[in-house]
Amino acid sequence: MKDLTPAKSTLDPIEIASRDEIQALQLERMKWSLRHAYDNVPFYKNSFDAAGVHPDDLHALADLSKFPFTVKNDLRDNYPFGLFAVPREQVARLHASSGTTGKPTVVGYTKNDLDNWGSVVARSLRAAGLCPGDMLHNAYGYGLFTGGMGIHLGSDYLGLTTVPVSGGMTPRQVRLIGDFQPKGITVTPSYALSILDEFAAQGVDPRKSSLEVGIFGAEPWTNAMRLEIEDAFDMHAVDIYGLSEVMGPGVSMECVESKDGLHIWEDHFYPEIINPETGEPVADGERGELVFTSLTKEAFPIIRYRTRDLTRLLAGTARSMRRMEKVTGRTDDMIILRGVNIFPTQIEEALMEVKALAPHFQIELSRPDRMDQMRVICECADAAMTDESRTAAARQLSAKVKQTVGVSIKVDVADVGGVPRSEGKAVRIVDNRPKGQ
Ligand code: DLL
Repeated sequence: MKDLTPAKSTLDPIEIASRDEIQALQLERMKWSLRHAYDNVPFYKNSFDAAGVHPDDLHALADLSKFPFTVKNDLRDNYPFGLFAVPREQVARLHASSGTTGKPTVVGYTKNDLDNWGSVVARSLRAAGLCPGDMLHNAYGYGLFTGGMGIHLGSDYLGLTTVPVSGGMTPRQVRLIGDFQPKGITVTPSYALSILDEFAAQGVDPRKSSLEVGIFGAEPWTNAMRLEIEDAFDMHAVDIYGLSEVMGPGVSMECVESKDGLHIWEDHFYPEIINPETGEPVADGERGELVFTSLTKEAFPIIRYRTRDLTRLLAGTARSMRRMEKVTGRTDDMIILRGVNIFPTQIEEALMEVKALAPHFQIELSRPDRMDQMRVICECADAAMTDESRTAAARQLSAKVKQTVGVSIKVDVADVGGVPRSEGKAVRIVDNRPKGQ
């Protein structure tokens, strides 16, 4: 793999500013953001008033903890535009969640917001080793989802040649990579695996492709998966994080030279980690739920938004801004099986160690005889695998899960192609347990 470390002279000065400078900017912007939300969004006025706090009570960054949280349901309750802080006519762009579970959540951006979003995504793409003039194959979905258009914005901002291919039509993805010779690819890690399969189906060696870096996010993925993808494509694999409520992709980004967690672009997004049970902030280095406050957003300011993503904050390394550890789970995706907490990434990690199995998997939960059961459906790496070796691989996986997580699970090894493929975010859990018990 080539060294893709960006030259220091190409970074935004704030990326390598002193902590004092960063904190001074954060305080100034946080005061503005709280005031902007309070003055222009009735929801924030009511929630601050109910908590007995006022934007003038913020004198230091730590005072933020006096302010109330915002949660996903607050967005749903104010559907569609109730949390906007500018007249609708000044909103240049809307994005929304799919709304598969209830009302969708809608977010908006002014022209300035789009400019800031473009700048943080550009920073992220540069941190991945891309330079003006490089070509980017953008396979995140375009549409209401922020992935495709958010990356596109940053790609334009940085001056890349953007290929807006979006997700799906996998044979064409492989063909275009061969024909256009992009240097980077932006895609969910699970869809990258589908693309990898398609390389094999077309008899094309992915290690010989032009790709030098993959920028993966929008869903959890493990360091074990990183190694697998880096080896399969002979390219760097780096992590990009974000969420629509806070902006979209480009809230934080891993640097290609360090690959040690994601630098949060703290001049726009202020992070906190809280204990998810008590809501109390915890110190840097301790694990908990990630909470964000936007510092510059005009159309959709968001104050102390509970992301439900679990991670911890670490000091800066390649940049001065603090890092967040790779997100390995969301509180929503946590499976409690006979009293043991499990995240799908723990299954992924164990699966990566069983070489006879492909990296695709799905978890099915059921409740036969009133006992929760977890079945992992995975598939053989090789179509010619015998029944005996399948049984052995299944045993190996369940033993690894028992050893690392401490629960007994059932494993079924399907034929090649037996696990549903993702074209965006993978559906990892199918919950067939009876509801409401
Ligand atoms: O997934 C934004 C995005 C697009 C990020 C493309 C990166 C690349 P949402 O659809 O609102 O936005 O989903 C946000 O996805 O709260 C996390 O649970 C999860 N997520 C996003 N990035 C990562 C990541 C986009 N790198 C939700 N690692 C977040 C783990 C991630 N989980």
